[in-house]
Amino acid sequence: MNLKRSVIVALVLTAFVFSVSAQKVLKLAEIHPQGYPTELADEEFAKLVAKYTNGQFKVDIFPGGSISGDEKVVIEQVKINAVSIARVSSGALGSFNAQLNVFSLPYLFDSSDHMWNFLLSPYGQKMLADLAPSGFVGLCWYDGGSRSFYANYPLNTIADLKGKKFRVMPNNLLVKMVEAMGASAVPMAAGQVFSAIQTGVIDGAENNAPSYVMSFNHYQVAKYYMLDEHLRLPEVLFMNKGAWDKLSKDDQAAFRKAASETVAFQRKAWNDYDVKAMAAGKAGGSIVVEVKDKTPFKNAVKDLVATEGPAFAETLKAIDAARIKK
Ligand code: BDP
Repeated sequence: MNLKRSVIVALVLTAFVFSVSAQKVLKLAEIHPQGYPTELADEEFAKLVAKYTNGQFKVDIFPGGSISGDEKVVIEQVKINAVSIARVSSGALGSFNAQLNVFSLPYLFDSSDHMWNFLLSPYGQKMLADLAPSGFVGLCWYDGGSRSFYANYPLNTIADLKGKKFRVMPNNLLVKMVEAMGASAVPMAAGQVFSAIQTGVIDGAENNAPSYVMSFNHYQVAKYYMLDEHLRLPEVLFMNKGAWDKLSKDDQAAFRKAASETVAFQRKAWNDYDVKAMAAGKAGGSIVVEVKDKTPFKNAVKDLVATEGPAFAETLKAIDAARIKK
């Protein structure tokens, strides 16, 4: 190799090493496995962040609860920036940001359309910004469908919940909700639920079909699924505020653009996967009971909603205004 050529090779190599070392890597925690709609959205987000920052940022996804099967732990990790980004349930994040607890009020939304009409409204978007005092920056909402009870014994009506033990996410409002419905609530990390049902520590839990069937295999130990749809908890993609503040204005805009473009993508993936999960559950032996009249469930939580609601008065007004007129 002549001198000129070796100088060029050395320069190219140096430039390569610099560009690689200049790339910033951010960890993203996700409890669901690869292929779950929120995980697919995380991947899309990572792809778009790389694209809109010209490869300056790499988002490294840790799916399947590989950071922790306990979202409380994950959120604590984001708080200290050991992990910069996570996708969690607003039910879990509500313990860190009281305003988010509004979503833990049962029968809050009439439908998925009502929820999205609210989440995409200026008020819904402001709630993401309002995570700042908790040390977080909300990037976007995702769909988490609706949650229903399942157990290892037949469930047909609300009376069947009486005296039994159901797991909830660690959140006081969710504990009160289950108790208002007549059961005992056992707060527990998602990662522990399968064996807790299997060993009889609890009788059941509550979740959407994709989590119940595809992520956690709970249908294998709790085959009775009663579609009372008591909660519609949005999922949240959020980031450590310190890490966010270190980004340039252009990079912040790039992250925001990337996040907002994943929303429609995730909602579509959700709708397809929800149907697939329900079919897979039934094929795997799950006994799914439709609840034609949800009035007994709504009546059971009426006092709870009346007591807890006033703390969210302003948000509830905005949620009411987002109702889809029939
Ligand atoms: C699922 C949420 C996930 C929660 C889980 C739970 O997607 O973020 O960790 O419920 O119940 O629906 O803990």
